[in-house]
Amino acid sequence: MKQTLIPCVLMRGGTSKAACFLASDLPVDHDTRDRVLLAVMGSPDARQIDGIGGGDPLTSKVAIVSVSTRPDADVDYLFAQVDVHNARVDYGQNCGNILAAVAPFAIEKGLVTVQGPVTRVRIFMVNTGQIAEAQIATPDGAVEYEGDARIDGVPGCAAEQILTFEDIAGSSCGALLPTGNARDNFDGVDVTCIDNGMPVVLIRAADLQRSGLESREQLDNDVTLKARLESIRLQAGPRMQLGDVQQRTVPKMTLIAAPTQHGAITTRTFIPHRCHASIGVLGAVSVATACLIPGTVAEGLAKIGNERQQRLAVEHPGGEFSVMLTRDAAGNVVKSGLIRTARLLFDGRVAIAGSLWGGN
Ligand code: NQM
Repeated sequence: MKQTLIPCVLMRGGTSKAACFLASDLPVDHDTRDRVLLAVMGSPDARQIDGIGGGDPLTSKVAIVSVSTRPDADVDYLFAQVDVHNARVDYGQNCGNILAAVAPFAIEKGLVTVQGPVTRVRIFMVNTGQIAEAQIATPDGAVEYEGDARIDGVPGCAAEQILTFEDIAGSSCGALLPTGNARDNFDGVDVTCIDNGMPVVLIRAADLQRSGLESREQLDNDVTLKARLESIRLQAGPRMQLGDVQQRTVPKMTLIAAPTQHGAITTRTFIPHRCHASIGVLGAVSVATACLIPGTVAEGLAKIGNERQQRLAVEHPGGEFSVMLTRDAAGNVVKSGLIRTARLLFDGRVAIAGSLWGGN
């Protein structure tokens, strides 16, 4: 039987990589769509050898994009996390790194027209029901990928893209502090449960007898630590209004420590079972926000200022991630902004078994 060829663009978005599809090129039926996405990535398989995933959660991602029918958005972006090890596709989280791939993809595919040297694209993030704005360089009527912006976790330089978010508090949990507290205690360990774009549980690394400066490899091999984190995660999930999170990729678990590179805080994030090579975009926004809230486990560790608008550098295993946060007069974080880069890697058609789906 012939293979089915599906139009697909492979993009790097920030420090992650995704297969980007037009919604109209994928099956309408959701179960069939999930089977197709698993086949595209080659899941389940540790190496994803029979697909285009890279055997890592950060490269086993999908963006599904369409023109938005909403007056406040240009495009709709549905993010899918394709599990590497299980036949599971998760739509229960957003991804801010892959968000950086959406505006370039939408322009490449003609969903959005170039507005001048800079194009602003309003993106409705379907997973959490919120809006982001991407500002990208489009001189000469096309996306400019080359530039001099550098982000930790990606070699070389590329064109700068500015992403801004408003009103992302409680994106998945319904409230910024979903348990109603700045601090909770599970298994005798103090934690902060927060959702400013991504549900995250912050824990002081020292409270788990770790430094928070360990490498990704060290932490991935630390079975004792991972078991403790998972026990806390399973208890925090329902308290964060996420229900039973055993099969979910949220909340993320972030170990924190005092900064060592002149930033605001040091982090090691589990997403939720593998240690992140750096930190997720919205994960970083949530962590930075926690640094500005009195009473969280970050208090006393984080180096912050008093300004209404401030830049917080979240240190991670690959360097740092800077987030600009704006607070209102009452001290609530109302806006966040950050810089990402993205690059078109491959534009073509991805092949799956014809017996799985015959195409549109
Ligand atoms: O937090 C990884 C990534 C992400 C998500 C993860 C992300 C975000 O680095 O918005 O970007 O947390 O699973 O791509």
